[in-house]
Amino acid sequence: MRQGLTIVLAGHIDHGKTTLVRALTGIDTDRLEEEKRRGMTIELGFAPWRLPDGRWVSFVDVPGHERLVHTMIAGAAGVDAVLLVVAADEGVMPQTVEHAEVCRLLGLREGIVVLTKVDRVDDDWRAFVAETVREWLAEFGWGHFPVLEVSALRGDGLDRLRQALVDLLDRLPVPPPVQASRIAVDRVFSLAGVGTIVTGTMEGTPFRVRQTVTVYPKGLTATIRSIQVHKRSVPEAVPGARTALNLQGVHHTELARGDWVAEPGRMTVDRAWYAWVRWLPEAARWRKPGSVMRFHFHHGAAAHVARLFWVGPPPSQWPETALVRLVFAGPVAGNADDAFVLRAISPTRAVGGGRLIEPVGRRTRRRERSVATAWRDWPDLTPEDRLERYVELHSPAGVTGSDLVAWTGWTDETLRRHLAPLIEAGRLVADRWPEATFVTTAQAVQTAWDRARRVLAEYHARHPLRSGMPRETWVQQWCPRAHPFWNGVIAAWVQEGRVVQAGDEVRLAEFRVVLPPDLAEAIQALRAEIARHPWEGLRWPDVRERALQMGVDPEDLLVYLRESAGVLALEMEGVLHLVDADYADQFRRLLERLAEGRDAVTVGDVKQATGWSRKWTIAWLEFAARQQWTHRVGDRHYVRRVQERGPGE
Ligand SMILES: Nc1nc2c(ncn2[C@@H]2O[C@H](COP(=O)(O)OP(=O)(O)OP(=O)(O)O)[C@@H](O)[C@H]2O)c(=O)[nH]1
Ligand SMILES: [Mg+2]
Repeated sequence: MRQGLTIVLAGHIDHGKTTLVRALTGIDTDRLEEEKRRGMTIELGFAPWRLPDGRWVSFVDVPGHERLVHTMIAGAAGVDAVLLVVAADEGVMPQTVEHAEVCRLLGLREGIVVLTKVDRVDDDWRAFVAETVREWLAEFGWGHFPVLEVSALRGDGLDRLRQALVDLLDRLPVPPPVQASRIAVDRVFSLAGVGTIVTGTMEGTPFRVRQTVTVYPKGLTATIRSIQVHKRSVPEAVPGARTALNLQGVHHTELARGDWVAEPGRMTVDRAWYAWVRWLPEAARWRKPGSVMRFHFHHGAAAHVARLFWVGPPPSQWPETALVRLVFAGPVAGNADDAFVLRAISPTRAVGGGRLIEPVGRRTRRRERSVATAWRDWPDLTPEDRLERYVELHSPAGVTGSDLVAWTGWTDETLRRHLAPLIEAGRLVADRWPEATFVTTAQAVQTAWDRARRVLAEYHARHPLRSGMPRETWVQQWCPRAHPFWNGVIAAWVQEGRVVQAGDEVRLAEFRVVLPPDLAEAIQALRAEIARHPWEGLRWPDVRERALQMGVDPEDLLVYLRESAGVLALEMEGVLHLVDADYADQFRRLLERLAEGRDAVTVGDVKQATGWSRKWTIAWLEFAARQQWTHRVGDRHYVRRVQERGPGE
């Protein structure tokens, strides 16, 4: 059962909203001196009514003045239902209709209609007005709202109204804990000795005392020091209730009506949003689709000026619904599916409203085309549809779990619940389920594999002598985004035996270095030639020339000769010489022999034993030192015995 209900008043100026709230709660919501003097509501007013069983109905009183509709819209943010007040002596008037339209655009589907001031009219007139109001409601789509006749002054019908409110309270479902916590801030002030206070209607899962929050769109961080619901301090806010938060860490001048206080990371900020709009007939009456389109945009308690652009080709006449891009002068914070109202700038009049879809981010023509296809039927899409399409739109790069909750405003639990069927069905892929810190489409992983395989196959074809491709180079050529997720994908490919990883090289599992017979012959001949020049081998520039003649990459040939054909490269005066590895062993044994009976050998000793030139002797000794067969001090080369050498040498 619901603990309470927050209901926004609506109706034309002077129709008796404030008087009705006072009659029901004893609270005069017109507190300002100016309101008293002018006898009209200017600012939002709040008044709870407590039921004997502890439940409550919280009224948000709003101004009816046609110039103050923006304030009325702010009051409607996050409420559960509407209490539409129509004075029996005047009937349905312009702001009766406009307020009702605003509420309908904001997605309110429940409410009560009060025909008030019945003491001012005779029975015939009353019956006539009641009838017209019912007809209008039916046409408007609110035919299911009860219509009650009341005199707030005399008290007629108030008990039946109270009963209707209790019935509504009984009937409305408890809002499921789908969204994370947020409040559209409608008032900010400072209390001496207490500090910054913000008020608004609690949306989503309730805030708790000591919780850290973010003020959007500014991105300020604050801590909730205390919470009041209907003037009582509580450790935890109440879903749907009018709430006052005492915030620590922000000065009251840093906040304003229109800001949001939300769980950190649960909202997205951008200067432009894609949105779905339903237009009121008013829009078509005085607009041409090609004209410059600027509107007042009302969202939560915020109001911005928005420039509006069609997504896709401009319609030839004003459409009933449309996918649009709203561009603002500053950052706007929101979540997917947030309701908003558009009002014409002059004359100011509600002309449409709809739902935010996603921030525009970096706009490209290609992306906007995909957006147009994905979001055309936004209101008809299930949360799963939306999630899948969003991930598709942002793949192959993929999205992080944080992106998803910032976009939707969902709790982690809600995100997992909507992701689960998509992952089970193999349409989306997430890392480390159920944390799901990264999500992309199964298609993106498949495409990545197709590309990764092609990149390797091409590398193998180009470098038949190389046993594998450097992993980093490979990854750079197919991976859509540097994210640990892709390391997991590669590990899975290795495990499934699609690719083999050896050191920092990868190869396709089926790939082997198999030389074509003519190349094998040519390399064989080269080896034989190297072996014929035991100590000096072949000069690299000459071998390079030969590689080019054979049609192979010289670097590849060098790697191949070293890794697979027992050939060493020895540097002399800056030129490499390819030498048969067998002779290196012989040289090591020669060194060991020369060192017998003394601790070190010199260039002269080796020169004498081999008959080589000085330069050549030095080249071999340097090679021996690099192999750590010797340890050189000055011109003395200390020879390390085989068993003295450390592991891995
Ligand atoms: N006779 C009679 N007068 C009423 C009744 N309810 C309100 N009034 C009078 O109507 C006038 C306007 O009432 P408000 O309650 O201020 O109207 P409102 O809808 O709050 O007006 P705004 O806030 O300016 O939109 C006041 O003079 C009230 O005394 C009623 O039931 N009977
Ligand atoms: Mg009023």
